[in-house]
Amino acid sequence: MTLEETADRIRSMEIRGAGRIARAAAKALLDHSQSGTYQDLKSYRERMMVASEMLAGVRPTAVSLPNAVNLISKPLSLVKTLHEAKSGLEERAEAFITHSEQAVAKIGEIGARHIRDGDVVMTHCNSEAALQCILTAHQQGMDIEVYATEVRPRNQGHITIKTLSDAGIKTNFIVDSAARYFMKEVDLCITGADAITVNGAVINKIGTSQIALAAKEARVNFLVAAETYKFAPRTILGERILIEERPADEVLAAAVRATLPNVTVRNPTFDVTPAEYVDLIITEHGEIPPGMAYIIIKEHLQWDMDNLCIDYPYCEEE
Ligand code: RI2
Repeated sequence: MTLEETADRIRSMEIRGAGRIARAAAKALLDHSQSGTYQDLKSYRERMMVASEMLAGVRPTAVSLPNAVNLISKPLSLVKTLHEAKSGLEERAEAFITHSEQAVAKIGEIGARHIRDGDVVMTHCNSEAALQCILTAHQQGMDIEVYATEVRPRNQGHITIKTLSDAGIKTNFIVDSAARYFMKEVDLCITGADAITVNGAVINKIGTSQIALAAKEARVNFLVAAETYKFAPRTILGERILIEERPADEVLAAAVRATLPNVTVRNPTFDVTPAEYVDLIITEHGEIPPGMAYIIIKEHLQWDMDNLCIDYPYCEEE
């Protein structure tokens, strides 16, 4: 698959889920690097810088995407030879993919410890990190029942219920607006995250904050399963996470909209759950209260207050 094809598939959500997007970007950079012929370090850097910038902006909210691109491409500014640049980038891309897969497995192990035999778990959207917690607990012999939401308008809940059903887990499929109705039957909520800010707010699929609110009201624990590359470094500088708003067609067909001249369709893809509604964030390095998000950014995303080039997928040469 070419870089442009990967970008298109991420844009159209054929490749989706914050972790999968990040891994697809890493693979695209790896392939892009391997597929070119280069005269010198400068031409290699330029080609990879253009690719990095393009990929990093394909979906605006999932910070896993620019974080992955940064981790892979940023050190290009520090190397002195073409060989060093190319082999280093390809090693980092492969390492990112491996780390990401291992992180999901580790999160599953940690998250499963919160699930007791007989528990009823609610999840929203299709998060491989959140699902891994449920699947791991199930593999450990826990008898679990799940409430999974539909997730309008893109119906990611259908992917979730297929995974759960295939694993042999008893699953209730509910419309998004039924989450509060069923919360009284739920012991634990687990979702994923597309981005986590320095103050521990969780940006995830639209509707997540309503579920967290209902969980808080019902005194049900609300856990977030998220690899460290879902934390957003630039929120340390006061930058806000941009919430992607997708096309109206996803919600209401153009022909119907044409009959409703006074109606505007709004289609935000994500919402923000404040830290006070989140009991724990489970990362591959252990679980943290949301208030400790700064530590994750500082220790695991190579953030450095003096290094303001973190926002670019690469650093300019001196
Ligand atoms: P994992 C998804 O976004 C969902 O919001 C999901 O909770 C989140 O990414 C994290 O998913 P979308 O791509 O990385 O469906 O845990 O818009 O798989």
